[in-house]
Amino acid sequence: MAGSVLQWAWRRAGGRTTLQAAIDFGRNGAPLGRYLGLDSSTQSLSAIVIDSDTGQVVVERTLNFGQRLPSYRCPSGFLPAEDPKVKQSDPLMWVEALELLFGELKSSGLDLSQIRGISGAGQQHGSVYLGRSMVTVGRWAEGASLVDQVRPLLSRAVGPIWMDSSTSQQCAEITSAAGGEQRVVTITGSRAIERFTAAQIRKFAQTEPKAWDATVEVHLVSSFMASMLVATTAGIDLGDGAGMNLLDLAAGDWSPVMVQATAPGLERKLPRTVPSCTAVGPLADYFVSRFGFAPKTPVYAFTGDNPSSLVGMGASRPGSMVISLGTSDTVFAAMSQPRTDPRGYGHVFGNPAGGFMSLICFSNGSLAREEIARRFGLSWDGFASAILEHTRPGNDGNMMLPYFVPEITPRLLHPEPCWFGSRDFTEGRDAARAARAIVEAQALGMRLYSSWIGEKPETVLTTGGASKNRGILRVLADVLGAEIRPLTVANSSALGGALRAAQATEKLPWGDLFDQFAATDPLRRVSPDPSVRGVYEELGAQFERRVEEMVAGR
Ligand code: ADP
Ligand code: XUL
Repeated sequence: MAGSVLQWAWRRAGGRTTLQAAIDFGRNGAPLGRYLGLDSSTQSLSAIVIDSDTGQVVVERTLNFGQRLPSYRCPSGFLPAEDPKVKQSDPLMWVEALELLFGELKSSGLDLSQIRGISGAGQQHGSVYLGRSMVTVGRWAEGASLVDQVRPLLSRAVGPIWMDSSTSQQCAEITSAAGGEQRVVTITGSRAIERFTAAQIRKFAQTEPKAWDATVEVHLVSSFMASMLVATTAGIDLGDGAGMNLLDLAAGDWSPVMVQATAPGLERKLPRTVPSCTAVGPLADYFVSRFGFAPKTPVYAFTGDNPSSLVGMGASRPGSMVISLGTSDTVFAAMSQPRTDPRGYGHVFGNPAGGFMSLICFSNGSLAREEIARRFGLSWDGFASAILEHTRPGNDGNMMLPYFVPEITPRLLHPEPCWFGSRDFTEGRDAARAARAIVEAQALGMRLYSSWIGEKPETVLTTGGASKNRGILRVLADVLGAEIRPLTVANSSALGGALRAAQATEKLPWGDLFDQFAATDPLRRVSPDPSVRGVYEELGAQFERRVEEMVAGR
């Protein structure tokens, strides 16, 4: 105890807390710096509680939607639909998950009254439509569940999520109304993209005009979840707002050109934009009495899962690149100067720690790796040893184009995996080479489609479910020619929420927080093998040629 008090006093000696705080701490011995970070992702809701005094992650917990809330019929986080391009989810499922998870945290013995600040993140681009502004809610009634109180607020029972690719027509219309692709890229940092919110809003306004008229407020998943916590309208942060094709990046506010090009009346339905560190309100009393949080716990603006991960990985300053291996794979990095992708696949989002970040999203991430594991009956351990023990870099000339579901980067609406090489491989009898082939192709895609960022990273930080897999990390290191450092905490997005809450509450320097929490595991680092560089130069050229042929429809 004495040691931790000393450590605490030393850390606080920078003058960032008052003598009174020290006296209070000595008086009751209660931890002062506990923060909660949430992440409402595609398949699950996660929570992390950190203690900024001890540098410990106190609790990390995940609630899987498909397993825990089967009545919403979203086994993988979205509703089955006839059209494979349509991907929608039920916002009430996320709300119910929030209550369930808080209940679990409380019953695990965690004293939620010690939490000093809350922030979080949501899967990007997905939207929620309300027929009543959250501003008019003000407080949640104590006697009813949150879901029962939110249901009547919705003007649309379901909302599109980032996996939806059904809005090509709306993208073309928005681009033309806004004055062409270059103008859209210059204003918003991305060309009009199917999964981005503008195209999804336009489709809703066109196909359900009455429901659109009845909509008074449009939220992102991030601002919707924050609004639930504060029982009023939480603004849309600049990090996640940049993934809507509606934000003027330079102005940090909605672009009148883009808003007008998207849907009638939209200007009245968008919440205000807010910087990521903004306090959006005190926690609603409902959560105080139900779960024992302290009254008026501050809630800070939620952001997108990727911008939040940038902070959670300690990568919010340029120099490192992050690869997140989740349902989708994403590659992102803080940008020293704003740039845009000439191919039109990459994006520019707000960096919650200030400035901008680049992001490239591949929808054939874990979904495609799972497909190979399933087809060949490989466990994840088997998948890793296929790569590490039974095959070698370059895969003896066997290569795959790994597109099992519609791909975002490159844009492939009608995907089809292609196999090149020996007969055993192309005819699906070579499990080991199939495992290596998919990961090599994914890594080559990451290298090719991130080259526009123009800064070769010295280090690559990894996170997400598949970052546990050493075979995958080995291929990434060799193809990218960089050291791979997996983060010790599994959910960097939720961690980013907790770090943002700590930074906003205590004004702690980011560097201190990163040193404490964004640690990588030295035992799991993977260094590149310089002797295989040439192999991947050659394979990279072949991959680029074949993939471009596929995109061109040849
Ligand atoms: P999300 O945040 O998008 O919901 P996660 O980051 O939790 O996703 O990652 C989940 C995915 O990680 C699973 O769908 C699974 O395919 C993959 N995964 C989990 N463990 C391993 C492993 N050991 N090797 C490879 N992939 C794994
Ligand atoms: C990023 C993207 C995905 C989602 C996943 O543009 O669409 O990474 O944020 O949650």
